[in-house]
Amino acid sequence: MKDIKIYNLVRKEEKRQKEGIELIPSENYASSEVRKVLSSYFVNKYSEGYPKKRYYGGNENVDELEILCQERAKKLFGVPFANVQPYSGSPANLAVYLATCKPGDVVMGQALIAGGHLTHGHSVSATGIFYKPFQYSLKKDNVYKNNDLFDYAEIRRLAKEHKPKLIWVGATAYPLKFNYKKFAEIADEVGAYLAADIAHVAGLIAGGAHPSPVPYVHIVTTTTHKTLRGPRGAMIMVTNKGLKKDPELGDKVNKAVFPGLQGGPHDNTTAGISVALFEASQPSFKKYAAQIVKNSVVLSKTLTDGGLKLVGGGSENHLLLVNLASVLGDGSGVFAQKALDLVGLTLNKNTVPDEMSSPFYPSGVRLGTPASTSRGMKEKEMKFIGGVILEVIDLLKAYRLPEKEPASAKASAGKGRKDYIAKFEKEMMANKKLKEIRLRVKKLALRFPIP
Ligand code: DSN
Repeated sequence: MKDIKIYNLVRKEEKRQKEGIELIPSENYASSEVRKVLSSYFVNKYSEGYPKKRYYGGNENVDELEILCQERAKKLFGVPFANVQPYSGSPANLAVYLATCKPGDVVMGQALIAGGHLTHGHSVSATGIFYKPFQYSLKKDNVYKNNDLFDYAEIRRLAKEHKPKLIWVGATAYPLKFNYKKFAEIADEVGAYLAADIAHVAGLIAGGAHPSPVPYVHIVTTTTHKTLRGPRGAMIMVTNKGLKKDPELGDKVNKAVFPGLQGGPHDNTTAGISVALFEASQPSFKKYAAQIVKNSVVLSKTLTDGGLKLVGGGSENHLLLVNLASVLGDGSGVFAQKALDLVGLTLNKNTVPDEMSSPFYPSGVRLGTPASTSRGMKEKEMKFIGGVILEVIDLLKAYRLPEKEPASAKASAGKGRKDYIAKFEKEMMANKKLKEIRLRVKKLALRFPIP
């Protein structure tokens, strides 16, 4: 018996992915081998505990699988300890708090609005509710020049004043390389654990296209589905420096993941992660990682040559952060996201370091090259994609986000931001030029099959 409704949705999603070009920098295409093992018989098994220490029987194959996965992670990233059970990045990060802090302890991380992550201490996240965060931002001056955007003097001042137990380094919207050594100097000065969240750049690190934090930090967390190109999952690794600071850190991480936070691991995901780690250790993955960066650089240049302002002056990794305020006004990310979606280019609106609007209506867009590079796209295609983005943005110049919402619902009829955006969407859907661009994007996308 076939569940037609779900089957049709799967087919529609397949068509969307094939006919469009994915530019969200945290997305990618897992290989068909990864997807195959995800639906293997491992999906049926319960295996609470760790290899050789399970609560249920019948785990001899799961044990072998999980040990293999741990070994592959350890070898690829050069660490002595890996836990491969976290369900995804947020639980992995929460497990790090559980392993290193007590509720109420002071922690530090990059603010979400400055490109960090919710789990680095945002007030709506469990990490900001159960711990006491002091967050750092990026520099606000000269952010469109290619330089290091962290204000280390300010981070050091905060650390010395508040004495955090745990400091996070890592971001979801930062286009440059990280100087992990400088963060380590600060963490070491105040005796804090330093955890690198490498979710975005894990594949670049594995492929040698981005520096590794391993010599400098105590703990590394990563999702496995971004540049690493595996299934949706996560890992927590402890470095030699981490074990030197606390020889029981690995055990503490294990206990935090299970039974601290989770029940049975998703063994089919462990199988998928194992395959992804195998793939990431092949010479072809080095080429892939290098090409991601080359593509990012060419895409950045195309956009800056076309008059757009890029945070960091461009990109040194897989990601670009564009400030649209000078061309479309403050809060205009939503226009670009929606119009580009209509032509088959998927990206997301995002705040920029010198944001003049709000996280709900940010002035920038975030995009990147991991997924398109997985399809085999290179510099030539990046120039095409950049050209399309410029063409679409040019069509949006007549639109401006209304200043602010009218005070009452009655007064807002037809005048509020939501109404304005709904009208904008309607006009975009009817726009003949966008329809013509959509055909060009689709033609290119179909030349580069997805795995
Ligand atoms: N949602 C991820 C991203 O898009 O960067 C972070 O968790």
